[in-house]
Parts: sequence; C-alpha cells; structure tokens
Amino acid sequence: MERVYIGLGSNLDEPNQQLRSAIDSLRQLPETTMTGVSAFYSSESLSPGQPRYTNAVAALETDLAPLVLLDSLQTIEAAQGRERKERWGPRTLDLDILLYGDQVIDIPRLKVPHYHMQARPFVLYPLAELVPNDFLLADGRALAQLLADCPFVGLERL
Ligand code: A4P
Ligand code: MG
Repeated sequence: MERVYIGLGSNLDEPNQQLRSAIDSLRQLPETTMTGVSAFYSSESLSPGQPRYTNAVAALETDLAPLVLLDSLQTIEAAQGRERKERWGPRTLDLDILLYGDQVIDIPRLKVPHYHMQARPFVLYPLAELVPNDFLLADGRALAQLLADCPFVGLERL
C-alpha cells in the first residue's frame, strides 16, 4: 500500500458540494482506503476574473498504480461534469495527485510531487492538517519550510 495525497479543487456549480461528492467517490475506489480529509478552504482563483475556489486534501492508502489512480481520478472528474476547454479554465472538479508515497514521477501524463504545490497555500495548509510536523516531500523538501515560505494569506478555512 502507498500513502497518497490528493488535492481537490472546484470553482463551479456549488464547489463545496462538488468536493463532498468527490470525497464519496474517492472512498469507493477499489484497493483503496481513505485515511483522512482536511477542512475545506476558500480562496480567490489564481486566474483573474474566475469564481472563488474551494480546496481540500484527502489522504489515501492505495494499491492502485499511479497511472491507474490518475485514470480513476479523471473518471471522477468527468462524472462530475468536468469539461477541459482551456487549461486553467473554471472547473467543477480538479483532482491532482500531490504525492504518491516516496515516488518522484516525471512522465508527460504525470508529475509527482505536483508541480505547483510548493507555492500554493490552498494545497500546503490542508496537507499540513494530515501529516506530522516533520513531514518531508518525496524530493526531500520539508513541508514546514514550504509553509514558512508560503504565508496563510487570502485563505479562509471554512
Ligand atoms: N498531470 C500531470 N501531473 C499530474 C498530477 N500530479 N495530478 C496531467 C493530476 N494530473 C497531472 O490537468 C492536465 C494534465 O495534467 C492531466 O491530463 C494529467 O495528465 P488538468 O487537470 O486537465 O488541467 P488543469 O488543472 O487546468 O491544469 P493544471 O496545470 O493541473 O492546473 P492547476 O495547477 O490544477 O491549476 N486557484 C485556487 N484558489 N485554487 C485552485 O485549485 N487551480 C487552478 C488550476 C488555478 N487556480 C486555482 C486553482
Ligand atoms: Mg489539474
């Protein structure tokens, strides 16, 4: 079993409800147990002019291989009406694999640790709820240092 952290985000069609539905779907994945879910956090979109996002992080123990897990996440996104029109467009549901055990993955379909997580308060603060204070990312960076470099600004814990 690998310990995996999934970032959830939504800024369309009742984001809080979208996240609740996604969490239910993650719980039902085969060969997978959900071991924790963070609080929900609201923040402005990084893309100007878009609705606010709700974000959260879920912790899973899974036997699904990374690309099988990615396929499963994209199936859940599609089932919740995700349309990929433009990169960074508004979305009903975005599910990102933040961390997959100790693995560093760098192939076109999958980059883990997730490429932007180190600078995103709406990822780091919910993740910090689920891990010990001395937690290290797979690439050796300390979460505490990333948090220190990424102030809790513009984030509202719901
Ligand atoms: N992909 C590569 N690595 C991964 C990974 N670790 N997890 C590939 C999931 N997918 C990964 O993703 C495009 C492709 O990335 C996938 O097909 C997969 O093979 P996507 O979800 O279709 O595209 P996207 O989400 O529009 O692009 P991207 O770069 O993932 O966007 P981000 O980084 O997710 O940013 N503001 C707030 N407040 N909160 C947010 O959550 N999110 C975004 C989108 C912008 N602003 C935001 C938020
Ligand atoms: Mg994404």
